[in-house]
Amino acid sequence: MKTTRRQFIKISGLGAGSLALATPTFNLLSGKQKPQDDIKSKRYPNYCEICFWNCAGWVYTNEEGKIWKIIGHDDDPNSNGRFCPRGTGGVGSYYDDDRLKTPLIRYTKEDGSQDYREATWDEALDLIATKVSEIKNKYGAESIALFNHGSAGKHFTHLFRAMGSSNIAAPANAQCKTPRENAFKLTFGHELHSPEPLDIQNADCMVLIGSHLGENMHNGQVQEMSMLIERGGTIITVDPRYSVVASKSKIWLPIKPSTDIALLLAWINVIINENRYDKEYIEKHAHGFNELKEYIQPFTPEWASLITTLDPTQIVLAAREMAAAAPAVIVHPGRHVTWYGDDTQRLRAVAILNALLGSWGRKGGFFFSSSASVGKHPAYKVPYPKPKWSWMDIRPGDFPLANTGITNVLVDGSHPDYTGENKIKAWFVVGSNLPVSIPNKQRTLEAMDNMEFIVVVDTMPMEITSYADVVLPEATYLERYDILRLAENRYPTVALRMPAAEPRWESKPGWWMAKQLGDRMGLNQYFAFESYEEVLEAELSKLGVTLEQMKEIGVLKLERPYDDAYMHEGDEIEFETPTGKIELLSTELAALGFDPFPKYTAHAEPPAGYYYLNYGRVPMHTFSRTSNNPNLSDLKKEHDVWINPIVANDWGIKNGQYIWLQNQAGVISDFPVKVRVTERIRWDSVFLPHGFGHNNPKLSRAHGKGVSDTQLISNVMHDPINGSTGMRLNFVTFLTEDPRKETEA
Ligand SMILES: Nc1nc2c(c(=O)[nH]1)N[C@H]1C(S)=C(S)[C@@H](COP(=O)(O)OP(=O)(O)OC[C@H]3O[C@@H](n4cnc5c(=O)[nH]c(N)nc54)[C@H](O)[C@@H]3O)O[C@H]1N2
Ligand SMILES: Nc1nc2c(c(=O)[nH]1)N[C@H]1C(S)=C(S)[C@@H](COP(=O)(O)OP(=O)(O)OC[C@H]3O[C@@H](n4cnc5c(=O)[nH]c(N)nc54)[C@H](O)[C@@H]3O)O[C@H]1N2
Ligand code: SF4
Ligand SMILES: [Mo]
Repeated sequence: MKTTRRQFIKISGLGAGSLALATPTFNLLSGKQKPQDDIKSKRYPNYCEICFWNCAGWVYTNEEGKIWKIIGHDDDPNSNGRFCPRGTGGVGSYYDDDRLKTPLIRYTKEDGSQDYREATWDEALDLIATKVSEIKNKYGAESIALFNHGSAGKHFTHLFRAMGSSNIAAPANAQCKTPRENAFKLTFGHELHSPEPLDIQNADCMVLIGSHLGENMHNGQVQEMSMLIERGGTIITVDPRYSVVASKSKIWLPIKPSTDIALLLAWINVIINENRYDKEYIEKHAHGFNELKEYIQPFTPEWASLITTLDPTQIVLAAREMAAAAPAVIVHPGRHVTWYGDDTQRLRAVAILNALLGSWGRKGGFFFSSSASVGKHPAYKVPYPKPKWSWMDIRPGDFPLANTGITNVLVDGSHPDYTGENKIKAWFVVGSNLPVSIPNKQRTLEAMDNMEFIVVVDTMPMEITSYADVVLPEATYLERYDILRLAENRYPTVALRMPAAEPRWESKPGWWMAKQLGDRMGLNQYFAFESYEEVLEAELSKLGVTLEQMKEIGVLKLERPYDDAYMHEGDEIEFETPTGKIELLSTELAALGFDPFPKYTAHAEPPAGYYYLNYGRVPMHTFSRTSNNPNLSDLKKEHDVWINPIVANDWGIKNGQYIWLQNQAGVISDFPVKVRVTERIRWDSVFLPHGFGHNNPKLSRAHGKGVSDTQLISNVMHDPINGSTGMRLNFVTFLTEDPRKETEA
């Protein structure tokens, strides 16, 4: 196979002449709608797809039937009736004229170059069904992998299971929360899921470790945190960057990057040695306390101070603050936690700290969430065939506690250097921009180049679409029926998504595409419905509501069946761990040959002239998915790199200047980025927002703006426990002149 088979194609202005729709103007910050509020409008229930907090809301159309606003639903515990600015601006994803408009098929021109041509749905679906059936017959259904994120992925998951492949993974796990889920499962027998069951509204103290709520705009959490701050509660923030929440914190600990485990061990040391732990709770529920006490002795605040560069007095004070609030205290488990490759152990230390403070299952700590269970349409009751192998067999013996598909292991099984038996031959990518979300982009590109067939289902011409053989344009969440949202929260809810407008151009809902493909591939029994309304009706019937009623109410709020949000005095609790207790000492890790207690390991440091590449969220955007959104890109056009004044001075770099970044492996950013000189970042680090620096020219607003952090993340530290990808051990230096000027001249 030619290595150049999969040229990056700039999806050009293909597609039906764009329908010029006027975007209504919003004041996103105040949430106020400029058009008069008295026009005759209709409202349709939906839940937001701009991020995966999935707030439920109402989409309003004006008297011409055009979508003009979306607001939160009062019965929704994820949003409490208020959307964040990104959610409000989500309307822009419908109005974006850069959207994918028709199915596209890759072809080779006479001169050997490649391009896309528009195709009809029948042609595109027939081609996919034929190619996928061929690959399935030749190598087995297991050789086809699905990468996904978001609700559309669920329809393709059904298709994949029906086909006989469980090779399904999402960057929202192995590049996000997998270590946290593992660590809490190992310690308390419970994963946290989303939304995390944090009782912030009743907490007196919250500790944020590299979790920057306020820029990370997870709606309900941000609202509850504001309440905590307003009532005078304590926030402690551990972050090398003076984040927005650091500015609201009683204690800000500007830790040296990669040394958090040392701080956590010192906190455990103080809380145990000063007898500030919850004795009764620990005695009753915990396993391994005496061993922990002995293990922790060397890890004093002074020891941690040398490693973390933090003041030992501050370390002690912070521990005492937490203990004073216990059990109404939350040491936040974080979410994007794949940092240094020892992340599961760091999150174990977080879980242990919460256990010592007695916050698990307590008011103001972690509550036990509740979710609704719905019925099943007969098409979803048909048993799936059992796959002969799965992603777990790609690297047998590695990553024993991987709990969901690991994207990077699927990449390994797809790569030309893979010599094992269980090879991946084709990809479906649904709602995930893999070249931007999986680190070591080069390896992802090599894997894609090695595939016999790639299908991408997306709404926009993103980086990933340019590597597809067939691109399928999905209708946005505002134009489609979709799965019911059954969020876990304080009380169970069911939220409906229904179209508020016809899909623009030729775009179609994901469920429809999955069904069309299933029907074409002889999987009709798994798709024995005419419309998705039928599926929804069957699911809702178990709850005694009809689809028509759901359209009226949008969110069905249910009672918790039991009073079990917190543990009660005298409860006999069996935790789902091997000992039935909260495992301070992890018997499962010990049995697998891993450290039963978290251990601090020193990580690589930046060479002279290089700085830690720190990256993270900006409040107005979600990853790469909103960077071209007309409403949101208006709010923040420039994405800057933060540099400490001492460093800027050393380099003679000025505020507002454009520079290029180069990483430790010599990778140079495609585009320059504007400098923001600020004391809010440590001198040993720079900070870059994630999700920018797009190289697809069809993104008329986002192309070439800022630098892609992913491009510079070539060093990846795999967590041996689950294979997730530590991405924060990359270092960058600055180029003040255009490094490509000469070659281009
Ligand atoms: N370098 C770096 N990498 C990271 C992170 C980081 O901070 N830095 N963060 C990590 C984290 S925490 C996560 S959760 C992952 C997220 O990684 P991804 O899941 O890949 O998320 P996005 O970048 O939002 O990509 C979303 C894609 O879905 C498309 N899309 C949007 N709406 C729809 C829709 O309704 N239907 C369909 N079919 N497609 C749609 C968008 O156009 C875009 O191509 O990335 C991880 N990777
Ligand atoms: N606006 C907005 N909100 C979002 C999202 C979005 O795309 N946009 N995405 C959502 C998703 S899927 C996720 S996973 C979350 C992610 O949100 P967070 O879990 O908050 O993660 P990041 O955005 O990566 O921010 C990481 C923070 O860690 C700090 N940091 C870097 N290195 C270190 C270190 O060594 N030690 C410590 N203690 N701190 C360090 C950085 O300075 C930064 O402030 O956000 C969610 N909310
Ligand atoms: S937090 Fe904001 S972007 Fe995320 S689902 Fe809620 S409203 Fe949408
Ligand atoms: Mo994430």
